[in-house]
Amino acid sequence: MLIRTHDNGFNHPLGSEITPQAAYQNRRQWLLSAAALGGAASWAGREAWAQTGTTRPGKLAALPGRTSSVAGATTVEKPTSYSDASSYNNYYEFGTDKSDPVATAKTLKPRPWTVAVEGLVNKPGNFDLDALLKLSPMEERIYRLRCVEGWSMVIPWVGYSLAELIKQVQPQGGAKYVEFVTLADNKQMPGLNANVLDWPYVEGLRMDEAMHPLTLLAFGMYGEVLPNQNGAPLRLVVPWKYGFKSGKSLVKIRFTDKEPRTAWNVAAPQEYGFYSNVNPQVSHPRWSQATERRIGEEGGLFAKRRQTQMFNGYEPQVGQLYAGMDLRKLF
Ligand SMILES: Nc1nc2c(c(=O)[nH]1)N[C@H]1C(S)=C(S)[C@@H](COP(=O)(O)O)O[C@H]1N2
Ligand SMILES: [Mo]
Repeated sequence: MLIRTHDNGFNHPLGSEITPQAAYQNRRQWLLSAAALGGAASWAGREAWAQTGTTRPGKLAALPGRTSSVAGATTVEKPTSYSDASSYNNYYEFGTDKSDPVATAKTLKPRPWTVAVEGLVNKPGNFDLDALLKLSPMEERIYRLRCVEGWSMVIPWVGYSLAELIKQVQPQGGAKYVEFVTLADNKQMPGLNANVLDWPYVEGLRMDEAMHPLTLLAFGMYGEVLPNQNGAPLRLVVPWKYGFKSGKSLVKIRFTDKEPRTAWNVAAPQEYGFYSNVNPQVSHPRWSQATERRIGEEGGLFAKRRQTQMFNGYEPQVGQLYAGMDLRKLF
């Protein structure tokens, strides 16, 4: 991501390519090959997770989810360790260094919590967190998350398809987009003092993207409720888009007929478009997006970079949503 500075426009933060110490620790070699696993993808994903030794960290309240049956929701890739996934974060409301949120997000109060649902829906209203937790059965989804800065992780999330909530509130015919507004509270978030973005952090999806079963309303990860730094008590995870589309600590979901003005698009429209689909063929104006570095892989900073996949590897599931669109113009 970019930092707005007063004099020279936008700068890439130096911290973005620094790998946390944990990433240098020796990791067990990943021995299971996709070929050996045959078709048992979801079982393999669970097995993969178990092999990281982070089945349930035991730090926060348990939030188990049943194995998802949504196509593409359970990758066979080795999940990132919980310690890496919860200590290398982007959450600018708590500072712009990757290591800031784990240290400063302790002040976030994830309870009590309400999410306002507004706009072009027949049943708007305020949803209490406890009501949202009960709205649909919890599922475990093992998704890749790819940051625009060039790193990626594989995280076992817990939640349910955003579509479950959307169906309940009954969008009207005119609703073409969904806007996601996240918490902006000076008392809880020290990073709001910095002139980095126009707070609150806002994201948006087209209606069909929001309704896609892979779009996850996540309440937990690694079998537990979300740690604050990962977006407690609830966040979006849109696995085929760059990580910044996955807004953390949501407080408002608004249905609209106009494309929402998203925080990064407002800050740097030439660099961050509305769609922000993971696309290795289209370079960011200042760097290639063709490869990525998986956090926690042996070698740390010098780990071999991997080829980034179109739509982050979810092309079979979501490619159809963009048929006929010029993805160079609509980046
Ligand atoms: N409210 C809010 N949501 C946010 C961000 C943020 O700064 N503020 N950063 C985004 C970015 S750039 C990424 S890559 C992901 C990181 O999620 P993680 O820390 O759980 O890996 O969160 C996204 N959601
Ligand atoms: Mo990101």
